[in-house]
Amino acid sequence: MFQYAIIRPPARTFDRGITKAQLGLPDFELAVTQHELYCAALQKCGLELIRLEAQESYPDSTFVEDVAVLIGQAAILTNPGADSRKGEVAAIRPVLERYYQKVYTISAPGTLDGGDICEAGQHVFIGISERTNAEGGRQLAQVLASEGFTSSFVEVRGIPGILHLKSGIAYLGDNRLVLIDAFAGLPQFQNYDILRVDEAENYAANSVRVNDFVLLPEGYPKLHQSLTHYGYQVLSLDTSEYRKMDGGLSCLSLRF
Ligand code: CIR
Repeated sequence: MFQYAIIRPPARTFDRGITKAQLGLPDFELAVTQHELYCAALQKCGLELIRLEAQESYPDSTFVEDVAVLIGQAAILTNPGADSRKGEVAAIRPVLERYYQKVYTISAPGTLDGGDICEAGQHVFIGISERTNAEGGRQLAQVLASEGFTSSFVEVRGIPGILHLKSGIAYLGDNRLVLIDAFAGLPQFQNYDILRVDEAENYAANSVRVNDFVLLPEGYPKLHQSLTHYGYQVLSLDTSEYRKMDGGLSCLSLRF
C-alpha cells in the first residue's frame, strides 16, 4: 500500500519543456486544473500529499517521477538524461531524506529517468531509452540487488511515441501487466498475466495502480472496460495538457 505522493504543480514556464508530441502548446490554466484533479484522485486513493512548490526555472519539473526511484526501503536520486532536467534532482533530495534513511544516487556517465523504471513486485524492469543509458541501468540494478530486488533491461528505443518504459507498461499488482503491443511479445513479460492495450489506445498504457484504484487517462474506453472487467476500480483523469508535453499520469507523482 502507498501512503504518500510527492507532487509539484506545473510552473508558468510549463510550455517550454521538452516535447515531441506535436499536439500544440499546453494551456497553463487547464494544466493547473488537471493537476488539482489528479491530486484529488490521489487523495481519494488514500494518499497524503507532499506538495512541492512550482519551479519556474525547470519547465518539466512537474514530472517528478523522473528524478527519483522509490523502491522498498531505498530512494535513488536519478541523473536525468535530458540536460535541462538535471537540476531538478537537487530540490528533491532534502524531501526524500526526510522519509528515507538510505538515499542512493545515479551518477555520470550513467543517466536514468524514473519513467523508465517499472516495479513489479520483487522484480524491476529497467527501460533503456533515449534518457536512460546502460550505465545508469547498471548502477540502478546494483542498488536494487543490494536491496533484495531482481531486475532486467527492456529496450525502449525506436518505439514510436514511447519516451519512457512506463509510457508503454504499467504493473497492476497480482502478477498483471498492462502492455502495449510492442512489449507484449517480449520474453521477459511472458510469466505475467498481460492486459494488452489496443494500438489506438497506446497512451493509456501509462496508467497507475494506487492502492484500491487504477488511475487511467480519460478517453480510452477499451482499456477502461478491460480493467473494469478484471474488477479494478478505475478513476479517469483528463491529462490532455500533459500529453502535449509527452507526460502522463505516472510522471506526475512519486508514490511510496
Ligand atoms: C520530458 O520530456 O522529460 C517531459 N516533457 C516529459 C516527461 C514525462 N515523464 C515520464 O514519462 N515519466
